[in-house]
Amino acid sequence: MSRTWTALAAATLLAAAGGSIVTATESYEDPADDATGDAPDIVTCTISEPDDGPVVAISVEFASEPPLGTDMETYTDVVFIDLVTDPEPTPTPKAQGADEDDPSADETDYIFGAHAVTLPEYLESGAHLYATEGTSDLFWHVVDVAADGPTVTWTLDRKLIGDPDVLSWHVLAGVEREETENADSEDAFDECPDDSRGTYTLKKAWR
Ligand SMILES: [Ca+2]
Ligand SMILES: [Ca+2]
Repeated sequence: MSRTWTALAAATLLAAAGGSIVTATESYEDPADDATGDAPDIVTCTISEPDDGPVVAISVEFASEPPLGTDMETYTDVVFIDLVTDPEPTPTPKAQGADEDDPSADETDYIFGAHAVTLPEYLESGAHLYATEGTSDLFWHVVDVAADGPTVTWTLDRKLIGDPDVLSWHVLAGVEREETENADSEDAFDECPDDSRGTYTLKKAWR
């Protein structure tokens, strides 16, 4: 048995056992300047499994700092991340205006995000996790939010979302305007991935 083969076999066995050799990340580059209107411009979105517990982290890198701003009087930048915890084997794009009757379209199970993470209170209290199906539970301040330069990272306990085997995920950045009190995704938004959803198979065994 060659040394190379032995190393590969060991890596495979560790991977099968949920060892730390597993590359537990999935990342999408997003075009610069594809944000419509004055929405925050996403350049990368990444899902990963940090080593410090049964958690899932989603990081979104923006083109500039502050990653999410506000002037309080007129606008607040927002990000919504939606998760499907039991996706179909081949998830279909869930574009705006998608046919609601499409049986292959996955329903969102959870949503979390942030409003203007440059506000200290959002970093200190964390984000809320909304269950959009079934129980419609709202979990307050259970998603950790961290900002590092132009990158914002949300980290949540995967047990809170039913400890899924596969996650379908999607990031939408937009602008909430004071006059409408709603995210104005019609004229200002950026998505990641574009025209598709990420599908990530969780690799670490915590059960
Ligand atoms: Ca972009
Ligand atoms: Ca985009």
